[in-house]
Amino acid sequence: GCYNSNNNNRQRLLVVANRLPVSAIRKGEDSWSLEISAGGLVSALLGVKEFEARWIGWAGVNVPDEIGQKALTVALAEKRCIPVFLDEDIVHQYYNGYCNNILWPLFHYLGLPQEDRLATTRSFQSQFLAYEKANQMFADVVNQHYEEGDVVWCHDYHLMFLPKCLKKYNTKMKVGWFLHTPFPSSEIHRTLPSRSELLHSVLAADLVGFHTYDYARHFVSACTRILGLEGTPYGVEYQGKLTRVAAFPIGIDSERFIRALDLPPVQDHIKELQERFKGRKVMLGVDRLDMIKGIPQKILAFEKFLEENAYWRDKVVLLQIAVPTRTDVPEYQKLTSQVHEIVGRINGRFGSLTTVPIHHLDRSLDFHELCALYAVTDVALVTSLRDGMNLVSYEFVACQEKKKGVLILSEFAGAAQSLGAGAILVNPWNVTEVATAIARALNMLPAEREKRHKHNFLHVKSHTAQEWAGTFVSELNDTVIEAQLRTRQ
Ligand code: ADQ
Repeated sequence: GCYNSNNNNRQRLLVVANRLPVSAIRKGEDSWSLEISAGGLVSALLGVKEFEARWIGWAGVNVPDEIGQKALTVALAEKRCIPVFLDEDIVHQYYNGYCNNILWPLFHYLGLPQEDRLATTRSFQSQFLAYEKANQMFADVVNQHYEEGDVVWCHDYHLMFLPKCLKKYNTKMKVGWFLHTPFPSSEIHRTLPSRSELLHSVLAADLVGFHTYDYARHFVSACTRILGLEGTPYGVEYQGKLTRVAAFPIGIDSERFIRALDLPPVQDHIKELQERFKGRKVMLGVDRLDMIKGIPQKILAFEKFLEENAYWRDKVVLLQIAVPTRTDVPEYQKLTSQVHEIVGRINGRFGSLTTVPIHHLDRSLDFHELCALYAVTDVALVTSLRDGMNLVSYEFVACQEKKKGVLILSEFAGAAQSLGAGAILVNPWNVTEVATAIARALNMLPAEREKRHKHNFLHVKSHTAQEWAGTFVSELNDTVIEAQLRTRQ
């Protein structure tokens, strides 16, 4: 329904992200089957009723032939999606290489790759060129579909080059850019060989958004210290205009989670889980399997807790659900085996013939299973080493109106700034501190749990994804109108 609205009077919003919100499976030479992924961004933008959204991005598949490309373009058009076709080599160099092996770890304070400096320097150059080239391909597609009055919203670290490419085509285009990861301290950003090019390009946008004030401040510092520009509380002065820089903390579609809890399949899952873990407290971790999520650190802290609290050994279970991602990247393969090894060791050490303390799943859960798990959990453990925001913590809170469980949250997740007063904040690198927090959470009295939950629940309910998207888009719209007024005067 919402994808097919025919209201032509609304202003159009072109949402540009690396991945389209659909997965495409080829059924024949000219036929495709499409499945919409109900990610956070999709529901966020469905809530923005004043604009009619179009999506531009990569469909996640290699389509080398023209017949296939044409058929996919037609199929996607029905979902208001427009594909950017990237060949395998570009995907390897741009997506696996520059985006996921260089920018992602750097922005999460894990530094630049160091194995073989010479080899990395050489491949760094070619990966950067592929990154520029891919961004230019996105710009070409945006430009082909752009109509006067459209608003263009670029997403994430994959597309830092896009604002500049777009403004080269058309200086009047309204362009916003939002980063879903942290923006690191300028001293970290400074180590990136292409540090200046990326900053210049982002500054070409009219509005630059981050999850927190800290990230926005780091970005402005990078522009003043590395580029020598003038920073103000509102943004950065760039080429005779002000590029607005601000914080727009994302949220979730909380009603979707709250409503789901009453659905029969979710209720069935809840009953099954309660039966399965009767007599034990349930602790939960839900993460993409990624270095930044601090999964090994979390499991080691749980081990320390079991070591020091013999009483709890047969009375608590940790469910760690970790969806594998970026499985082509060797570092991620290493992480998978590392996690398996630690889990195996701890289960061997503290398990019995009938039970184990850790259930670790290498897969994603469907929405109903996920809601049920959140609802039966006593303590959620979010131990990211760095995380732009972390929506798992929001989703857990949304599903806890009955149970009023405890959230243990890394102080290095953006969410610490919004849910900090209700959660137990921890430094995930400090295994002893996390172990102590687990004990405290399991022993917390109902009155304190209720008070903490209430604080977080109010926040999650009132700071939704829809509100986030609406605020960004309307501010983007106003920013540009203001700039046009100024040039007309
Ligand atoms: P992510 O790093 O993917 O997002 P997060 O914000 O927690 O992290 O969102 C993950 C989403 O995937 C959640 O909606 C969660 O329910 C789902 N998910 C994770 N593991 C799952 C599993 N095993 N099964 C099913 N679903 C699972 C990036 C940034 C974050 C930022 C978001 C949004 O890294 O910091 O909050 O973008 O801007």
